[in-house]
Amino acid sequence: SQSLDLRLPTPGCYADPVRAGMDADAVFDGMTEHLFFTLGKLATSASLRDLYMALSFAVRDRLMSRYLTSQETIRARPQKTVAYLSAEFLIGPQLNNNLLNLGIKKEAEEALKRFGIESLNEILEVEEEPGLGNGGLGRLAACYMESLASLQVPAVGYGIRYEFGIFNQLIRDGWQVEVTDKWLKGGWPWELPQPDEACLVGFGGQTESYTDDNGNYRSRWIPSEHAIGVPHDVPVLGYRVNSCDRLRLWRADATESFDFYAFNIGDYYGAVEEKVASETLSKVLYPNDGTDEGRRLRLKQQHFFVSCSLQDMLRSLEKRSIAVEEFPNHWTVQLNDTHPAIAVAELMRLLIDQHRLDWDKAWEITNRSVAYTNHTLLPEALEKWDLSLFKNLLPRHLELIYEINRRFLQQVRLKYPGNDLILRKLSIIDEEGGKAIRMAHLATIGAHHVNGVAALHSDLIKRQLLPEFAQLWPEKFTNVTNGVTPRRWVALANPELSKLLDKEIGPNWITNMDLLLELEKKENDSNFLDLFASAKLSGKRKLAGYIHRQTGVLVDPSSLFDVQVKRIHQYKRQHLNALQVIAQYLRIKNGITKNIAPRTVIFGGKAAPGYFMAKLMIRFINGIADVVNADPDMDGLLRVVFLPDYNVKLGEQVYPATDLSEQISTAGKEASGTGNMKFAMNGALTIGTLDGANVEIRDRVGAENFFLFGKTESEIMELRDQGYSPNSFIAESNELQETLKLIEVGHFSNGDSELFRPIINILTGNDPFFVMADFDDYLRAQDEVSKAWKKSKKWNRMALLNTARSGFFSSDRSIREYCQSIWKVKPLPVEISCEK
Ligand code: GP0
Repeated sequence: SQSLDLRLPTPGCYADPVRAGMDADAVFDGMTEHLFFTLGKLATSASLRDLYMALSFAVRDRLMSRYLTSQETIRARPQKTVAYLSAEFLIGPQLNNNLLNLGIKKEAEEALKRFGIESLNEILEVEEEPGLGNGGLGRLAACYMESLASLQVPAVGYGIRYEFGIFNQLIRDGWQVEVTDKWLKGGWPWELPQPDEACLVGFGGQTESYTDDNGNYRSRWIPSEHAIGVPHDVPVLGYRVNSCDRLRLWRADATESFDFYAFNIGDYYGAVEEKVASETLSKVLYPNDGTDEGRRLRLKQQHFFVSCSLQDMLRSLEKRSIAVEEFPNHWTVQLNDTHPAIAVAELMRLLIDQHRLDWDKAWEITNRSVAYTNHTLLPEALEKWDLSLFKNLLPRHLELIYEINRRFLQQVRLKYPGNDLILRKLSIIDEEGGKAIRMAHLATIGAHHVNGVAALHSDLIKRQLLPEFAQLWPEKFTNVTNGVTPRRWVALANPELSKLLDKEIGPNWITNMDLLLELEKKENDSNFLDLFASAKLSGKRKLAGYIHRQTGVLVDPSSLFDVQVKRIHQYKRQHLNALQVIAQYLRIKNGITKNIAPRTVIFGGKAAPGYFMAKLMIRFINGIADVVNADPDMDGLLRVVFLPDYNVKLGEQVYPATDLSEQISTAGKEASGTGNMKFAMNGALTIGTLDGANVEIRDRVGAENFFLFGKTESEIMELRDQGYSPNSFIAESNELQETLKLIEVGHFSNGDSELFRPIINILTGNDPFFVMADFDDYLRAQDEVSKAWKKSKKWNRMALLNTARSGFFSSDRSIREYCQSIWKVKPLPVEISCEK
């Protein structure tokens, strides 16, 4: 439908066609200018990093007219805009993605040649990614922003500009060491600070009641502290469209007035302390994935970015003289988990205290605007705030939450008269032990929709997590299965496969992944299967080189690349995988090699710094790797690699190079998974449990193209209720006994029989993740994998069918579902023309 050649200069009304032209000459000139004027460098002495910066600025110039025209279009033709609120946006490297979406990769390569750079990769390698997220949840937010822009939906992502993102991981003597992530050092070329649009946020202090001019009883909040939020905007360009959305990240600054005040009373150090305290607000991302620490500073961060964001939305209406009552027609606010759930109370506060609306009107606006996505059932991840901490930091919000709760519980009483148990279960205030605010309840009560992130997960929300809420409001609960963007995760990460797909079915698969179904026709075409396999082999060669450079381990690209990359967590069960590796090692040692397929088992992922068991799991994997890789008996049969510092950039190398994707969480624990989708798209087969989106992946790609094992969610529940005893499973399996024995005698810890004792203890004791119960079936499924690997044509066919049938897992599909069933938003195509 796009007749316009987007690689031609599209200056719009804002840009100079010479400066923002899209051909190689213009890109070269742009780089030259930026080297000289922006970076203060001569082309003759430019480093790789200088060239990266210069190219990035030149590319940024070239998306600016799309960005500004998009923002102007939204302003001039007001229609509903998505506000995606997320404490994390794991956006990954920007340069390559913007080159791809603009369509000027070739031109950039050509321009680089004139600086003596033969490969774009040399430049891409120096880019530092902003690690503003922990894992799946933050990466999902980034995929969703990219799909929103590509689908031409007006959207703003709102979050925090952490000065330090997720730590960098080093491995020292097999242990994880955390190093601060200084992603901003030397400047980050993709952000546009907007100090004129700063917002003021209060904390602490107390509330006072007063009677207003109309004789109404009101409450007023007098905060004891303030912080200023300065927006730092990142353009999010859609794929080959004019739409360019905005990611608005807030940086915390100290307020000047406070400094002045302290100056006047002569308390210079007090003033500096205040400044330091408020700047600490956006200093660092909490590195916990799936656990709630209940820290005061974390609640401060949440309120800080939510308040700035809601003020920004309300201000956008004021600027255009739109009545505040119209808010739900102009903004649809999506809460990415409960981290931004304070939005329910903050929007009520802004509407009631600042805009003077009455309760019912304010509540209607809030409820019509806000929707909530739940990402986990794990109790340790469900956010709860200690009541006294909450009151101390947000006293006015607490009053409002009490009133929201009072009115809500009235409704519950009507439906369940005299049922006190249900009142206690549903209340926002948890009265067991120390009193606490349950953020999931606040979000559920305030939202018009609550969704889970995969079919099974959404079902479990209704049956296990919030059953009484689901009975009260059945129509509120829904599912949107997660997705991932095919631009980054196929087109950009896997150039070899992309070339093959372009040649076979044309380039439209990038925006319409259902077209991949045409590949089914090729399932018996040996020639095509060979081409498909050689694209994979080329990815594996690149990864093998990287592994060698990073870890010194030589791996064979023709071996089966068996990969588990994700945060390290007991519920994700990297230890189950590790035990399987030991079992294979033992078989080889015992000369039972007939059914063994040569494998390279690759692990990657960070552990939360305070999560002892996860850090020990990393040490455990490295202990196994040391023994296996040093044993000549393993040559040609088994290699084990722990890839340090797994992040988006490394993921782009890993997905295209994988044959087998490990998705082995305990059934019912992984809400969705999104890595599983990236692997399937890139033609990896999955070995997995019936958990999260694995269920839907298996349904789509076909049970015969998926290695299923393990207990189902209901079988796990049954086991738990009967009283799970790992020893009954161990007793039945010789291989398992020998495997455990070898660990206990210190075989993987230089004879130290204590080092891995905590792992043995949890597996054989009160293991909430049922590793022993699934071990035998897992080993059986791994044997199926080895058998299948040996019939390479059959394997390649299965891999092809995974790619062919993975279209459903595009985030374009997820975003369309959100738009239609939750947000009620339509695309707003952006036109660029020069007529004034
Ligand atoms: C869920 F609760 N997720 C959390 C959390 O704190 N962090 C996080 O990354 C993940 C889920 O575990 C998931 O299943 C899911 O796909 C992802 O959120 C996005 O919905 C991980 O794969």
